[in-house]
Amino acid sequence: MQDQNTDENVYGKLKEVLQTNKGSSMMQQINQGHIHRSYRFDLERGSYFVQQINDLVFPDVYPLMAQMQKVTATLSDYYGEGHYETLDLLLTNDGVPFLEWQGQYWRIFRFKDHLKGFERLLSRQMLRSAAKAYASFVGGLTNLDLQSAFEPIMQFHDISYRLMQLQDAKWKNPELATTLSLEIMAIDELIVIISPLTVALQSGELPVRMVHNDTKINNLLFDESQEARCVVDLDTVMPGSVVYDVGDALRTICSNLPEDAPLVDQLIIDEEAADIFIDAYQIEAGWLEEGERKWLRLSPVYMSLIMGVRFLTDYFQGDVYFHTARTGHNLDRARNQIKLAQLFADRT
Ligand code: GN1
Ligand code: MG
Repeated sequence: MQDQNTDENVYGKLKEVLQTNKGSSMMQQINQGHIHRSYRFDLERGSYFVQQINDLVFPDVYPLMAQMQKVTATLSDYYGEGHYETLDLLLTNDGVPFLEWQGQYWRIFRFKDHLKGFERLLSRQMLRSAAKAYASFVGGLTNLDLQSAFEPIMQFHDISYRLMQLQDAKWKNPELATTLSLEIMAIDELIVIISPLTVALQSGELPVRMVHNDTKINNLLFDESQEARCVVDLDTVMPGSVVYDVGDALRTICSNLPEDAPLVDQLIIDEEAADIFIDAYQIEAGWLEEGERKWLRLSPVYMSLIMGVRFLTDYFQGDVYFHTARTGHNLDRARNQIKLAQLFADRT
């Protein structure tokens, strides 16, 4: 098992910093992710990646973090001293994998200065390496008990549930729904295209596995020779389908623009990259069943659509979920992801 990471009492240091209100000078904010607040915390004994957990999105912090501890311990055993590594989640002196301080929740990981994340892949070699790393992540979690697994966000990638949320938001704001009728029509068309996959997912014919659920390309860290070494951002690891992981990876890997780029007419997808990723993933994941393999090509349509729906719903609701940096940010994201789903659909 991984070492218990209790020895350093970095949580104690963090508490001191928070108590004396020195957070802004001692910790450097990292603009990354749409959910938590993340910081780099440099101490003499080492550097740490500190996050304030967004407990509106993840209200059940204890089971969330207990599961993360289990996932990292399992992966650490599975990877051994080999090619891959996992996050080093620190524990408090009481053995708890987070700190509760004045109603806020904080967690600390060792900072991986030897590895680096990318917003875009620079080579086909990185692409294959990314596919293998994500496949071997799921492979490493095969023995976790699914019955007792915690679902931090219920029905996270259930398209029917996400559409219900959008429907509800539309009812509450019919005027905006009229203004956005083009987007809504595009969503309706895409629902038809993915419906065979939706049926397969809902009928239970696809194996349920512990999957990552947020396999954007920037959730992988690479070493100096551009080999993928570590999968990060483990909040949404829960039972689901590999379709979610492959689809989510492809939606960021194959697009020429970031997910919030407003100029959607300039979006193009790299179809060859999708083929290479799917091939490499399947080779690494020898355990995949035929029933899963056959949906991998459609998976990025499903995942881009679900993101389009989620961003649009948040726009309707006044940007309550995803952090935004400008007015209309969620609408830009929604349009981008809807267009991306259409481009992927055209190639199926
Ligand atoms: C959110 O926080 P971040 O950026 O890692 C979201 C994912 C989305 C992603 C889109 C818990 O992840 O589902 O794919 O934004 N995470 C949650 O960029 O909702
Ligand atoms: Mg995430």
